Amino acid sequence: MAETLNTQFGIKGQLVFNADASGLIVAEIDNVLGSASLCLQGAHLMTWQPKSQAVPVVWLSRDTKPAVGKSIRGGAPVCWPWFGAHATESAFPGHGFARTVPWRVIESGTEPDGATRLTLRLVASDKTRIQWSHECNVDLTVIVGETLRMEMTTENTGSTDFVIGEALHTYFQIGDIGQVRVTGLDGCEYWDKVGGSNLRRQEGGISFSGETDRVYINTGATCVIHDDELNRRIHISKSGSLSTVVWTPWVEKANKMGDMGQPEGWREMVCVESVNAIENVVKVAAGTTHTLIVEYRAESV
Ligand code: TA6
Repeated sequence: MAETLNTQFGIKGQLVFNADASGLIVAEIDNVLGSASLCLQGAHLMTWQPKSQAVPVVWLSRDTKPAVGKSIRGGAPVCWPWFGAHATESAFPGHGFARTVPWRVIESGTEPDGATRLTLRLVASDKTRIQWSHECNVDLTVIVGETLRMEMTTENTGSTDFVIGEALHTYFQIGDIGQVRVTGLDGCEYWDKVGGSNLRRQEGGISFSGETDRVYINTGATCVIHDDELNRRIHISKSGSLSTVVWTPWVEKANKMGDMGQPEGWREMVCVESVNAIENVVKVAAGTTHTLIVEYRAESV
């Protein structure tokens, strides 16, 4: 499988496909601008480090062990075709099935600036159709360079409209959760998911002193992670997304999850997720497409 992919889509000195210990196929990207790794299962970008940064920008748990059918802790999980718990089926997986099923490579190439482009398509199956019967294509294009761009496109190829929830649920590497602030959401309403679900309004920047799980709604804003320990800012811009989720599990939830990396891996990550959820779920009319785009840039200060 890896050999065939290398023949068809490999790019000498830039993009190679390997099978990992569990048999999953991982695309390894390394070009003059940056490096990344992406597991074909779930089209799951696991790591990204621009050449200008001494520390990765996307966080991956030291404890994560990619396995068939299992979600990976960290990176940029693809949440689709719903975000969070399924509206009616409690047995369906949280954040949808897209991140734990096979995707296939449909295109690769090199951008004019030397960045590496890779496009994957979700492989529908009897299993996925039980949870989602609509005819559609879901593609993820990843462009790895000095910036990281990801474009998730849902094409409704059927004859009836459908509604999706979705996210690029990205974990960002930081020095310490107590030393970061997230700006860009001042004045936005959000659903505070800690201790229930309460609608509140953000005042100023976001700093962290406990479990934080917020779904900001009706916002297309660019967010910035200000990291005073790593002396850098991470700019998170997006289009086609009207919700932003900001999440840290903090110590108790992290210990319960058990895969956040010991001793305190949870202190080295924060999620700023580009989402369409709750009031912002998206109706994709028959015969149309919807695209969610993110672009990440790290700036040393
Ligand atoms: O996006 C935040 C969140 O919904 C949290 O509530 C937490 O559940 C997190 O996602 C991780 O979810 P996962 O299914 O990947 O363990």
